[in-house]
Amino acid sequence: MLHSKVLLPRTWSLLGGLWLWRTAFSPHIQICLMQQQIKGWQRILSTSCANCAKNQRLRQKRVISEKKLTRYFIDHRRVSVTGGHGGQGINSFYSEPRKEFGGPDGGNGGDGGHVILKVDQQIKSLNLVLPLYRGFDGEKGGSKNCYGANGGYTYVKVPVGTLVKENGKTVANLAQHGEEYVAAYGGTGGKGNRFFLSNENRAPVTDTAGEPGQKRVLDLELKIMAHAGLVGFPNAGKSSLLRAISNAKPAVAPYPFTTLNPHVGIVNYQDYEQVSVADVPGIIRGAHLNRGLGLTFLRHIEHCRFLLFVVDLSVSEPWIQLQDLKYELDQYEEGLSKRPHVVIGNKIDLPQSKANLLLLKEQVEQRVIPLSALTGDNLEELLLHLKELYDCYVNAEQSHKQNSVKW
Ligand SMILES: Nc1nc2c(ncn2[C@@H]2O[C@H](COP(=O)(O)OP(=O)(O)OP(=O)(O)O)[C@@H](O)[C@H]2O)c(=O)[nH]1
Ligand SMILES: [Mg+2]
Repeated sequence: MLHSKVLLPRTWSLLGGLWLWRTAFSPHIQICLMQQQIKGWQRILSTSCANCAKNQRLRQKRVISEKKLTRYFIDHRRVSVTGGHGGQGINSFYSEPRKEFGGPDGGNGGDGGHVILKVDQQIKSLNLVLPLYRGFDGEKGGSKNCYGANGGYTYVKVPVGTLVKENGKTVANLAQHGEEYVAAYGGTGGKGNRFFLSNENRAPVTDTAGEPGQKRVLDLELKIMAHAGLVGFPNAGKSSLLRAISNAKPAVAPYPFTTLNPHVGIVNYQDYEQVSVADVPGIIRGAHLNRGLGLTFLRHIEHCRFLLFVVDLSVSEPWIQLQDLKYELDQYEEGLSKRPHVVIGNKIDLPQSKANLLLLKEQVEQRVIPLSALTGDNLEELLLHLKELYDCYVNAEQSHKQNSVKW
């Protein structure tokens, strides 16, 4: 029973209305109407939930530390794949009243299921790929010549542009949506004793076990992680910049190595083009020798088509940062720093940055875009230049008769 104070005045009026209808309509119609009325009460009585939802909407999104961020971009995965085991063949003889020796009727086992990598253009990162996959086993055969069912295929969805490597050698380049690659074949099913029936042997008692599935360790690697990569020293403001130009929410804090995993944000343009930008953890001197967060992060940069070098204009001699960054990239892979790029001078809002910007422009031949990721000053210039770099990339791919990666 509901307490009378719990019900609102409107609810009471509805109850009164129901009492009047009871006398006017037949029992069946009354029941239908009652049900509708009860739904109505629920709506009235659940106004507190609506208020909760309203308050939740007003609440601000918290800045979560990097260690608590569960969503980040993964462009490399080592995965162990094993095909399903073939089903056991069966040893059986047919027998029924008046047909006592009906002959061998043991069926074959089913084949084990394959593990298949399948390209899905909806998937962008390898974070859904698990470290271990095992195909379904085939079922064992049955009497009366029944074959065991084959194990179903196990599909692993991977993004477009996934390279499959085994012992360092590329074994597959999955470049088209829907393309499939059998990573591990399932084992063939065993034979039942019916299989061994011959003129020489009318009552075979042999049956064989199913074969084990193929076992492989594969490295899945994305050829392109993002169109643009933000390259800079720790604390240069890469994550702040990605937050400013896209919807991505990497952690930002005033200490080095805040970003521990790469994050990818999408910049949307009015012509519906989308440019992806990757925030890569900070690089320090000696990164090519695996110092700091090391070589893994240089590999992320290798998977970007053009680079955005972010330098902190508030430190003295910012061009030294730029030289160090280029040196580290070239030590990792010759010519990596020569990819199409632009230099971004961040933190222009700080007082010492203006003077440093002039010095940087004197030292550096390339274009320097001064901006502030914090206040949003001059972000438009970066966004326009980003689109130019993207258009150049698309044209270059078209001239090589290759499809550019769309996000
Ligand atoms: N004044 C000012 N501060 C900025 C600007 N951009 C970033 N910062 C600050 O610089 C600090 C580091 O910023 P992050 O975006 O975390 O730097 P990061 O390059 O991602 O650093 P790591 O993840 O450690 O590599 C934060 O305290 C930011 O608030 C800017 O344009 N102006
Ligand atoms: Mg960061």
